[in-house]
Order: sequence, then C-alpha cells, then structure tokens
Amino acid sequence: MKPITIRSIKLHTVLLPYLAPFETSFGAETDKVAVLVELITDAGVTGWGECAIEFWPGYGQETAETARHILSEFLVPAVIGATLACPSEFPALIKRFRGNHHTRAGLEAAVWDAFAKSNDIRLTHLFAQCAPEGHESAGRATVGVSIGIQPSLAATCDAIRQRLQQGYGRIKLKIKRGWDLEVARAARAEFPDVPLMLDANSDYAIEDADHLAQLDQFNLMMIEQPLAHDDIFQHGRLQARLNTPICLDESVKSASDLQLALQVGAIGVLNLKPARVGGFSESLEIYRICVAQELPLWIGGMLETGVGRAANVAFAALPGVTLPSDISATDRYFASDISEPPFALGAGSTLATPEGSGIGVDVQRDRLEEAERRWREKYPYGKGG
Ligand code: OSB
Ligand code: MG
Repeated sequence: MKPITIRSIKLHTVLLPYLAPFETSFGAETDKVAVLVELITDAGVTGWGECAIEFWPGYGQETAETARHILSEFLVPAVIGATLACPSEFPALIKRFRGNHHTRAGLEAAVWDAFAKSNDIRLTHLFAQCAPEGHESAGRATVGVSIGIQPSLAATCDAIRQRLQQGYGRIKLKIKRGWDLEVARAARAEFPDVPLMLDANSDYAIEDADHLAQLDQFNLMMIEQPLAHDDIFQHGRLQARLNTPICLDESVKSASDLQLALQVGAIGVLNLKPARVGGFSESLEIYRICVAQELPLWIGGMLETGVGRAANVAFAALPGVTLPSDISATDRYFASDISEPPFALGAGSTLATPEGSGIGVDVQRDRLEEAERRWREKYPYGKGG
C-alpha cells in the first residue's frame, strides 16, 4: 500500500443539538460537542477524525478546550511532515505525550481515514487487513440502542417499545442508585425476551454487591461498569458475587488494563470504545486479545457525529465483535448530522458500512460551518473556535 505524508491539520470544534437530552448516572447532556480533525496529505487527500469528547470532563475527562490545547500545542506539531507506511506506525509518533486518549484517538482516526482513502479502500477493509488472519469485514455492524435515564418507568417502557418498533434488537438502559431494580423489573415485565443490559456508569461501590446481585433475576446480557471508573480489582470481587456478566467500559483504557481485568476475573464482556483506549491501533491490539481469549466484545459509542460513527461502524463490522454494538442510526441522535449519507437501521438491527473509500461519509461544509458557529455562539468567551 501507498504510504502517506501528513502535510497539514485543521481543527473544528462543533456543537450539534441532540434530538433529546441524554441522561446518565452523571447528568444530562443536550448537545454533542466534538473536535473534528481534518488532515491533508502531501498528495492532497483529506482524512477526517473525531475527538469523541463531551461538554464537561465526565466520562472521558477531556473537553473541547483540552483537546484543542493538546492537539495544537503538542500532537499536531509532532506529526506534521511524518510519513507513514501503515497507520499502526502512528502511535509511536506521539508516544512521548501521555493520556488524553480521546484527543489522540481523533487524530489517529484522521490518519486511518486518509490512509484508506489514499489507497482507495474502505476503512472497514483496512481494519480487517490489520486483524488476525482470516478476519474479514461483514460489511455491516450488528447494533443496539442505548436509552438514557427517563423521567418514569412508563416513559422507559415507551422508549423501549419505540426502539423495538424501529428494529433495534438489543436494548441498553442507563441506571443509577435508586433507579435500577424497578427499571429492570418494569422492562422485563413488558419485554420478557428482549436482549437487555444495564449500564451504571460507575455509580456503585463494592458495598452494593448484595443489592446488585438482585439483578441476577432479570436475565440480563450483562451489567456495564457498575463500579468506579478507575477500578479493576473490586470488579473482580463483585463478579464473584454476580451471575450476570460484568462488562467493563470506563475501566479498560488500554490492552494492559484488559489483561489485568482478565487475570483478576473482573470482566465477562468488553465494551471497546476506540476513543477511550487512545485510538484504532490500540483497539486492534485489544481486539486480538479478545479473539485469543474468546472474550465477548462490542463497540461502544459516545453519541458521535457521522465522522466518528462511520469509523466505529467500520470497526464494529469485524467478525471478532461478537455482540451488538452501541452505535445507532443517525436519526436516534440528530435532526441533521455533519456528514452524508446518514446511517439508517437495516434488517437484523444492522448498520451498513458506507461504500466510499475511507470512512465513506462526506463532511458537508455548510453544516460544518453552522455547527462551528453554534459552538462559538454558545461559548463566546474564546472556548474553541
Ligand atoms: O457509558 O457507554 C456509555 C454515551 C456517552 C458517554 C458514555 C456512554 C454513552 C452511551 C451512548 O451509552 C452510546 C451511543 O453512542 O449511542
Ligand atoms: Mg458505558
């Protein structure tokens, strides 16, 4: 394959209003905030990547301002002019800078897209080439939907019913302290056979083990991230007291975290968010471990714009991603996304990988400018730009 040389990089901070606020155990969000990375190669090919952040330092600790700072002061200067024979050479270029996983993942994603486009291949096929021998892209990802905390149990059941009618085959409900057993009970009463899971976003402590064990009666696929975002050890102790498999999200920030979680019995399923682990190279490393250990795997989402969504769908179409991913159709998030075409739910609760080369979706300049203007208007004191 043809190598690429990075000529220039431009950053875009965007704000896209969600169709409805998304509430988790740590609060509600009304808008998608993201920093989009536009990378241009010496040959004039443009690659796009998304730093999958949120408005505040919650889930991933990074914000639009930290992402811009880390990119413009450190990461971008370190990579301009670099030539890459393969995108997996990229992490070495920025190895001396630590942390900021969501930020570096956005930059790396732009490299993967530019590389795939330069070689006129779809990103999903490029990922497959980097996966173990014999792994080929299915050309579509099996997906589910993540439903935020609702104002009532009735509203929760309404939301589930609506998503099932739309064709989603797996439901994830957000829970928190005081909003857990009744939610599972209400959902199971109305939907006894639906593949169902819960996500606590770190709201519990090991002292809640007896309480959480009561969830075993609801035949859940898994419970996601019940304990602290930086804990692995206590999840191992908790798993010993639950039949429901524990799925780690926040706690696995690298391949080495995953090895530790496996070693101490803290994990039965992995939610892999490429942003959380610092990019697609580390994601491929983690993918190989999951395949070798036969650990059930799915790809998580951060309510991304079409740019981030396209790359995640490309990865989620790999055969080692064995469970439905948290990547829903565009109309579950936005009235109008930043890119075209939108992602639509297909038969069997799937999203197809777009046909074009690279991520296969095109950023719409007018919508990009509009979304950048929205960010500036909402945060006029120099936040982003
Ligand atoms: O915990 O998986 C999570 C969104 C933002 C931050 C954390 C999480 C989520 C989701 C959304 O669950 C999944 C999606 O993108 O649809
Ligand atoms: Mg989660």
